[in-house]
Amino acid sequence: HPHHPHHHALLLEKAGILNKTKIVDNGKKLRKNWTQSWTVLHGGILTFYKDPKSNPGGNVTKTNQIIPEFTVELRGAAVGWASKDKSSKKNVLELKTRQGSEYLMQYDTDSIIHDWHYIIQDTIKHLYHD
Ligand code: I3S
Repeated sequence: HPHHPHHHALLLEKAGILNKTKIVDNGKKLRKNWTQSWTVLHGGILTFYKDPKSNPGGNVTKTNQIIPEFTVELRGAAVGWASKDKSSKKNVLELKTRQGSEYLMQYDTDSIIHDWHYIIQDTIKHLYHD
């Protein structure tokens, strides 16, 4: 039930590697920069963690592996397959936030990107009724 105190405990969780790029920040178009991210869905928040290899010093330490690059609130967001003009890559998802930011998420393996599509869509649906 939506008003149950432990409702958020029912929100789905998932983690894995995805390719992602932020293309719009609060309505402002950004230059695409595809990078791989450890991606975590937890409590209605999607977090893209920085690729530890992107550390300019090249030293992979425990601390720089856990720095979030983007944190995306899924409440009020919309997810769907990106149109062909958004990217030449296959299996590209487009995620638009309520705040007017947009992300592309991509993975060559169909099952992996389909699982993310389903779980993000389901999470958004549950948050909407909250
Ligand atoms: O939408 P765009 O500008 O065709 O996106 C491509 C560029 O970001 C490109 O980098 P440069 O701006 O340095 O050329 C990337 O290498 C491509 O991957 C981007 O296009 P795709 O179709 O892969 O999303």
